[in-house]
Amino acid sequence: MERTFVMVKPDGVQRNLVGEVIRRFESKGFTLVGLKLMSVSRELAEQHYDVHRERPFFAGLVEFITSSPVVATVWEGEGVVASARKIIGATNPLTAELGTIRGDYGVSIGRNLIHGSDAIETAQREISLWFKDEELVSWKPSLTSWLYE
Ligand code: DAT
Ligand code: MG
Repeated sequence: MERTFVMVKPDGVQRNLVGEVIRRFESKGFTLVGLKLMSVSRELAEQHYDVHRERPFFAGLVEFITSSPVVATVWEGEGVVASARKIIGATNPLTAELGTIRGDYGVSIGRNLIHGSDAIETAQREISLWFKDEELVSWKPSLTSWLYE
């Protein structure tokens, strides 16, 4: 079953939106298989955002993500990678559609509340970067037959 990595960034944690984020993914029908509140080391932040290393916002991004705790999660379900990106919304919260997390709760690109993996391969990379195998729990919710044919 497909999995994706979703992180509530420091602004989302500080603004008490952890519950709201989890609620949206749970209500959609995805299964939580990993969850932890953590401080992010500079090394992890730089690895996570390695693809943006040459961008002008990289230093600020690493500074931001290491400034205060984040909540790291892994979600499972059919098509969860692309669906999570839709639930999260466009990168800039100001132009993100209403009804998305960023569109409903954010106003600036450098404080866009939440991260979600952008592709299946990225998700695999990010899950193994943020979680040890033993921190992920495989389980079958009893609701499954009411979510999938
Ligand atoms: P996303 O998080 O939607 O996948 P991304 O991978 O292009 O977006 O960028 C990673 C993060 O970097 C993004 O969530 C916020 C920050 N960022 C991106 N573009 C930015 C910009 N032009 N100015 C400031 N921060 C930016
Ligand atoms: Mg990205």
